[in-house]
Amino acid sequence: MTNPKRVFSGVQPSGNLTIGNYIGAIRQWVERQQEFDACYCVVDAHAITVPYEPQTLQTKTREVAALYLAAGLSTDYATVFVQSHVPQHTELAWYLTCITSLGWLNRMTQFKDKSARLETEMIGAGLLNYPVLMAADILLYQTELVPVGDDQRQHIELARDIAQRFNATFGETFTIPAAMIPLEGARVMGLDTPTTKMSKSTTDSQYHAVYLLDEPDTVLKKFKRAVTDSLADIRFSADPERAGVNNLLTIFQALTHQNAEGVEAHFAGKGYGHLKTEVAEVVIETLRPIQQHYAELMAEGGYIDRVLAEGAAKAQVIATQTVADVKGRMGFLLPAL
Ligand code: AQP
Repeated sequence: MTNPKRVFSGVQPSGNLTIGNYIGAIRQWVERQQEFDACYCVVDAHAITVPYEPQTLQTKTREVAALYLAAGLSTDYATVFVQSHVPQHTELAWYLTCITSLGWLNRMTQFKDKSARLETEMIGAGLLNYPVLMAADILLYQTELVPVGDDQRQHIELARDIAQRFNATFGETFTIPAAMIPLEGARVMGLDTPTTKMSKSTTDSQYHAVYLLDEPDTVLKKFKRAVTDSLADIRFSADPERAGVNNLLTIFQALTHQNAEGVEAHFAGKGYGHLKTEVAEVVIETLRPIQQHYAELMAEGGYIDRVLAEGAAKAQVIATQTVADVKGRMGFLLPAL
């Protein structure tokens, strides 16, 4: 039997997890966890690349880990841990920073988007370097596949470039990773601004994102306010004018696992009010068991922290080996034992 492929991915605890994070990333982690040797990390060191509240970071880190488990990740198959509990992530990030060109980083669209929202004085070097830390996260575990949403495609390309440059300079060290992007729901859009990606931290609007811990009434209210158009025609479309309806259909399709024709046939002859209510119902029913499981896990005092401690110990075994290898190849004097 061949060894299962190594998979790594993570979500930053930079706010409340959205159905975009779930549909684009977490759902595929859960659905395919038995096929892979998977590491799923709460990438807390990424969450400090923009202004944040230290008091909230801790709470959100535990919450995100609990949501991974509540959504169905099992420690029987996956190693679940917190990035800052394995210090080799930031150590490797420095070594990789030194072989990453500034030109590569300046081209990252997420940096351009996020920095455009901050005053110049508040744009930390960490925001520019974020993709190098992400490359370190991935390469540290000799990862083959990275299940992410479409917005992370460019960062995975960069991780590949960094790995190739390292291997070419210092000798074969890293596995070259590949992105694993879902066929449906790879980019869920904001309900209020359907031409921009649904995001957990980029807007204060209460009608932008549906969160995994939203109450059913709130979910329904948000979908009822979703931006659509005046065409009253329920079809998938790449036309930006029709982005709202396309987004609702995409969410429905991703959560019901139907093909596009089936979804269009299902809504044929129905109005936008019906579409919004039905998509809301599917989302509510998807979230219901996750929310129940989340409440149970959080009620079990110390459980999440124990899972994270075990996960970090397991992850550290691989991380230590990779960093020792990297340091040896880069010419560092290794300490005497
Ligand atoms: N709208 C989305 N549709 C599909 N997938 C998405 N992801 C994020 N938003 C969508 C996927 O979720 C994973 C975790 O993302 P992250 O927390 O590392 O950062 P992000 O991609 O920048 O996500 P957010 O929610 O927009 O966070 P903030 O607001 O903090 O920047 C990734 O796999 C991502 O593709």
